[in-house]
Amino acid sequence: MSAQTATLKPTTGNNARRDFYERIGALSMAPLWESLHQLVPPTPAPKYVPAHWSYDAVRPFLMESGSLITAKEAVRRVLILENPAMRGSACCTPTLYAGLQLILPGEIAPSHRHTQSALRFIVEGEGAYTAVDGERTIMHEGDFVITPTWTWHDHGNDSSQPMVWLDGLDIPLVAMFNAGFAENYGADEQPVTQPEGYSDARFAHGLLPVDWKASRQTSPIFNYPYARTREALERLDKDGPPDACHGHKLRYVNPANGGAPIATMGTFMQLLPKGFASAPYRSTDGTVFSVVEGAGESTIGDTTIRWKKRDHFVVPSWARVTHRADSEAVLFSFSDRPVQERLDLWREDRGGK
Ligand code: GTQ
Repeated sequence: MSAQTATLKPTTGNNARRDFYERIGALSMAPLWESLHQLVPPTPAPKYVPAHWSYDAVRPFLMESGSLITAKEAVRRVLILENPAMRGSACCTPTLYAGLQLILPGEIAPSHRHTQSALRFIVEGEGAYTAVDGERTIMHEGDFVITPTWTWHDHGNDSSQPMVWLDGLDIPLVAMFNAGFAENYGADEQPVTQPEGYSDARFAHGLLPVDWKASRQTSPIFNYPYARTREALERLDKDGPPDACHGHKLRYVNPANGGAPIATMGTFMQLLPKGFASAPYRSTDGTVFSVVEGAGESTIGDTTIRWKKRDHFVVPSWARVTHRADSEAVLFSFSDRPVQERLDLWREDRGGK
């Protein structure tokens, strides 16, 4: 320590500072220098942790919830996947909500709308529907369905089996902006005004209606069916070697602008060939995964989790991750990457250890 610094240091030390903090505290002020390093960390220091929800463990509770409350009474019968380090917050990551929604045969989850955007990723079952702005889509395992911001939506199950899907919403992000609005439709179901497959025909074939103009950032495609996603991944696997970090990884796209189908949430699907072991990877978008096919394990920082079909897990921001596939595996994932990219914040690191 130089002589000059020593003379600048207050002789009364910590007591004088604490007393000073108390006096400025009365004016709702605080000293920056006590928290500067935390506020502007050299690298991301997330306050949430890797976590894993095995479907074998979760499913009995989901089904039990089905006998505790109806979809109608619950409005949305969902078990929230809460980050263990953020209990009570309904957050899976600080910006993303995730939950598993159950809808039993014959049930209706009543119509409402809100400024929060939702994605549905179908985990189990066939044949239930979601209706958005007058159009219904029948859902199958592995389908990715969007519910854009401020659109009326209700869900129903006319099939003979329970249906479970992953709900991904930007609830924490919207809460941070204090931009949440919501209202009920006033009837359980909105009227169906379009035939099934209406948006698929117009927007999901590499074509757009000639005079159509996008009025919002959200994709005009309603349902991205797994059959087509799987076909693309299979073809990629035939055509060449996988990416060292990602395997064969695709991002879902809004065909009208090249961006993410939902402005606030990026969605991805990747195939890991049997025996594939990925190179270490990290990025600033904390990511929620849903295992569509296969089994394997992922090491996230110091935590290793073993996963299989229908399991869910979360990888925090900037945590180094490696995946290993015991059998050919397919992983769906979502994150806040499009928001970070828009804000020039997103970073990745494909480096080694
Ligand atoms: O389907 O509208 O998991 O509003 C949480 C909030 C689902 C929905 C959730 C919601 C919904």
